[in-house]
Formats: sequence, C-alpha cells, structure tokens
Amino acid sequence: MSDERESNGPKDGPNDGPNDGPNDGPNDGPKDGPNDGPNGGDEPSFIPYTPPRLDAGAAELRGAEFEALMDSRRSVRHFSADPVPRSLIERAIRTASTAPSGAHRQPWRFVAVSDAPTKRAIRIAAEREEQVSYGGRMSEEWRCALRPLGTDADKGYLEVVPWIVVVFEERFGLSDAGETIKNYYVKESVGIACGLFIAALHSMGLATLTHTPSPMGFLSRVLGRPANERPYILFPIGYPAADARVPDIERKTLDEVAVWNPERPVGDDD
Ligand code: IYR
Repeated sequence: MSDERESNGPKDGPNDGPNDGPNDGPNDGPKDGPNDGPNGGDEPSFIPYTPPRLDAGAAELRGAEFEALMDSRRSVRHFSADPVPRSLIERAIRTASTAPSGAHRQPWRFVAVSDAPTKRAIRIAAEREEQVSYGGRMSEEWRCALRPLGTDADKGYLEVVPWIVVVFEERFGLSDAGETIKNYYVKESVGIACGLFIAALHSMGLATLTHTPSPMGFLSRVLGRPANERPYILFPIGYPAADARVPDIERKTLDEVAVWNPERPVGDDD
C-alpha cells in the first residue's frame, strides 16, 4: 500500500478505506534506525494479571447484555445539535486508548473539535471532495453499493453535531531528539481503537458515523497536524435527531460470519 493516501482516490472502490490490508506490518514505514523505540533494549517487566473468572451463567448473562447493547447501535446521519459534555468525549477517547497495539506503540491521536468555525471548515472541505467523488470519481459499482444507504455529497451533519473527532494514525513516532521511532501494525491498531471508541460512545447513548471523506488529506491541513500523522477516520458525534431515520438493513447471521474447525488440506501436517 502506498504511504500517500492523498493519491489514493475513491476510484479504487472499497479498498480505498482505512482497512486496505494488513500492509502496515513490520516492513512498512520508517526503516530500523539506531533508535528502536522508547523501550528498545529494556528488560521486560511483568506484573500479575488475575481478572475475576466469571462462572458460566454470569458470563452468558454479561455477554448477552453486551451483545444486545452493541446490536442496538446504528450509524447515524441525522443528528441533534444538543450539546454533549466534553467529559463524555474524554471518556470515549480514554476507552479507545485501551486498545491493544503493535509493540504497544498506541499509534493514535484523537483530535476533538467543538468550535463552529473549524467544524464549518471541515464540512466545506469534505463536501468539496465528496462532490468530486459522487460526481464520478467513485465507480458506478461503488455508487450502486451505497444506494441502499442513501448517502450523498451533502455533509450538513458536520456542522450540526456538537463534536467532531478526527482520528489520526501515527505513521511513526518522533523522539525528543527528532529521530523517527518505528510503529507496527498501525492500521490494525488504530482500527481496533476506533471500534472501542464507537462502543464507548454507544454505551453513553451517543451516536456517531464512521465517515471517511476521500481523499482526506485536507484534515491534516485544517487541523494543523504534523507530517507523521495521517487522517484515518472522522467521527461526527452527538445525539440522534428526534426524527432520525436509519437504513432498513440486516446484520449477517452467526452462520454467515463464523467458520468452526475448518478441514485442513490433506497432507498439510505442519
Ligand atoms: N465517503 C463517502 C462515500 C461513502 C463510502 C462508503 I464505503 C460508505 O459506507 C458510505 C459513504 C460518504 O461519506 O458519503
């Protein structure tokens, strides 16, 4: 995958998203240098980890409650302008930041915006890109795939919501001396953090949308982020509008998404 997202416009279809393959592995990004990270060469240090073991009944109950909570989440495009306390956004960011990450580098930045001029600047720039995308940069096949969702280039919700959080992936770290510090599995790590962020928002009764205006390099400019950070995803956050509507769509069933003990090819003994 190219490191330059800006050149990677929506004509590539769904693969243009942040999840275009596990290519941010150890061989991607800055090459090994003298600085192998903040803990390079340190001896590992371990502490006990003894979370309480739930009995089967309690586990079933808790799991079922969590599944039902998450199953009640929907992506929202019709928001209320009602204010959301900053403390809730802080909690969601802290929760997201508990995600596992490659070499524990925590390669994410959550840039939270509540001021109207910046939200407006984001809306204007996002709509400019989306107009080009919906106007032909996206393939006909892609536009067809989006039709059931009723999306278009109008991103008015970016000015309605009390908060926008833009998540940036930290492609590589920078030491105090300005040396680059290699990060690992950046996209996977940031994707997991975003999943936890969405879950945390939902648990607090807040609504959001995984919005990926494409290309989204403009977010670095508008938000003044450094070159080692790349926009990953944009979350408009608020309460759903009183008259909010969501597409009438279904989730895949367990049977459609799960495979159990698949047969291994004959002779494959390794
Ligand atoms: N970024 C555009 C298009 C879009 C793409 C996908 I894949 C979606 O699931 C939804 C929208 C937009 O935000 O409208």
